Amino acid sequence: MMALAAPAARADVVVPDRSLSQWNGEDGYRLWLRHEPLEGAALEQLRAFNPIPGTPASPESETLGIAESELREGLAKLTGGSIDADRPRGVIRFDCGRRERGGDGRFRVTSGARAIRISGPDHLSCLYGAHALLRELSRGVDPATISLDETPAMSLRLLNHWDNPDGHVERGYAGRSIFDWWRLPERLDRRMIDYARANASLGINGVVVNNVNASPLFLTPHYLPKLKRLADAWRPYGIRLYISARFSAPRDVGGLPTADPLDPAVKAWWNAKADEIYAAIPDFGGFLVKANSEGQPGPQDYGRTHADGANMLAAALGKRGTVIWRAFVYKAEDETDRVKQAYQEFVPLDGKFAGNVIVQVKNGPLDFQPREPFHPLFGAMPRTRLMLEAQVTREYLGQASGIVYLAPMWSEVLGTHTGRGGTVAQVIVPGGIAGVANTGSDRNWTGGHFDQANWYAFGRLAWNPALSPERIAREWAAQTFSREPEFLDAIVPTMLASAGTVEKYIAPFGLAHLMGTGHHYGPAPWVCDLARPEWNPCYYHRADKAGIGFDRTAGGSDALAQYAPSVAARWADPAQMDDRLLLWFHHLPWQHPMRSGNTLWHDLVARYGQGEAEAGARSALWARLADHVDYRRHAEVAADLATQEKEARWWRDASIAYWQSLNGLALPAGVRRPDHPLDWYKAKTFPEAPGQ
Ligand code: GCV
Repeated sequence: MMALAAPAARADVVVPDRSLSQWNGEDGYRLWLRHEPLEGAALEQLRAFNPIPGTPASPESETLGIAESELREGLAKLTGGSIDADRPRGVIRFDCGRRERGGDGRFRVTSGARAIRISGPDHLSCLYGAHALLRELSRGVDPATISLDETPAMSLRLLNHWDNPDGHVERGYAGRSIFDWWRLPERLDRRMIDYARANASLGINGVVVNNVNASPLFLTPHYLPKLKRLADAWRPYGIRLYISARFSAPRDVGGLPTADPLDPAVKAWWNAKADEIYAAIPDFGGFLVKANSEGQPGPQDYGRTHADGANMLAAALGKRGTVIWRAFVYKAEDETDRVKQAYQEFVPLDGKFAGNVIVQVKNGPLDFQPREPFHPLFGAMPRTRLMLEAQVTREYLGQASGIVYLAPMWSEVLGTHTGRGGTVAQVIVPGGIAGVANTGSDRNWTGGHFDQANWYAFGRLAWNPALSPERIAREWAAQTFSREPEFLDAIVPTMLASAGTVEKYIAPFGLAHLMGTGHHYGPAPWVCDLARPEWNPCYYHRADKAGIGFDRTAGGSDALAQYAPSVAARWADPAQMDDRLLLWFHHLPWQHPMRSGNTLWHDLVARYGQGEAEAGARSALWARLADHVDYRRHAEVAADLATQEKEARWWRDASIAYWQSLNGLALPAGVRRPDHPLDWYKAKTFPEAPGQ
């Protein structure tokens, strides 16, 4: 095992000053599917087993063929090509029925002395089983002891792309879109297959290819051959294609004067559109819809309800597909606390949605902030299928800088008891889970190398929400970087703590929505003059000379009342509650006494400082891991961590300078003053920021 090297010199982490061959080595494209050769006991065990994929000799379907070649190539890589064809073999047998797809993906992998059997109801089970077997072997599990019996927790496990037809990705931090609509259908980029492989390795089974702020182009005949080409390419990997549908499409591209969902001509237009799509793509997944939200058209434009709109589309799809209707709605004209509005609009519609409609709800009631309570709709619509929407791309969590591993945050939400009908994970079983994708045209797919871990973790938790973030991080890091225990023992705890670090310097004590306007990059808590009140950071922090925080108790907006009483009780008393949500639910004086014995002001300043210190420590730790990681990826991560370090300092300093401008309080003794006066932070602009 390699010893930990001394910290690299600062310049060394940023500048690619090595030879071209070192730079041209591992670049992250292969994701977690590298299957680097095993070493030591794990290699010996695999060699002793000498596994050869046994059947089928000639694949009975494309899916089985893919499963077989994944396994053959994966084993060859894991053994460094050292399987001995002349020795007795450990046969790996596929036993997955006659159907190619149609089941839920469940699989079993069982091993005896000289054989491993991968079984399940259809060929997709064998593909999932093959990936699971490779994952286990990659972790160093002895092939003779492997025993897996897995069924996905929910049937829909989707990625949502916010990609536009022109290649721009809304909230994308990894380059341009991976979808090349210009060259499709003639040219199918190899990336489209590698993307499907990666998703299949996790069990992701559906992809919405375009932004929820949807262009109606996707519903025109011009786009159908492009969509068909993708759907055909992904089908053998078990991935169904969905599109975001613009509600006003009958008017925008259909030549009708209205998009009223109760208008017979509008219904006929959608019926014909669905038939046209299914004629080309028989397993088309369905429509995702953002309606009457942030300026998007919807049924309320015609005095109709969300249920009227969703059910009209659901009737057009019939049994063939699903309408996924987003609950992310709020209005500038509504005087109520923004976080209450979705609940108020949707709960009265419980039981009114058709069976093939799913209501998709963000994890929290605001908008993917570093810290939010779970969305009160979970558990509050027992007669409606609900789906959870998580954001894999890090719009509000530092975008693509540094290391921010989101599994602990998602796992916490999934495991939270709603107080009405089980945990969030249980409530969404009839619906499913969707993640806003973080992929782009960058060679490493996700901008930051560690952002691959978020794609991976999303897929693994979608398959099994009970998996621990620790186990997922270990699996991912071992497959993606290095299996060396010294590396894993250092990087896994770092990953686990990383979302907490960002929370400390961006959203301490449950402060939210304090970012810059438009690009959402960096701090701007001073913004108070945007036309829509609920777009202003001031709306959320409510800070003044006396105190800070949003009172959501009965004395304030009473958003607490939207939760089950058992849950609300946990957050009602500032003295008892989890302080990570303190200022989300309470407006408190700066001198409020905290459990620590200090004042709120003192602890707030300290928390920013902890965030900054943790970000700095992460850079130093990564420098010490240089010997465990290939050159290029190490250098790129080091540079991203250096950026994160700067951002942590900037968030801390700008925030503290602003709070001081309101409260006039001195910093606690010994605490570093912000580097610059407040106006310096206010003057910063980011015209080139991505993702806007
Ligand atoms: C796709 C936030 C984001 C928007 C996004 C929206 C949504 O407001 O900033 O970019 O739009 O959420 O989820 O619809």
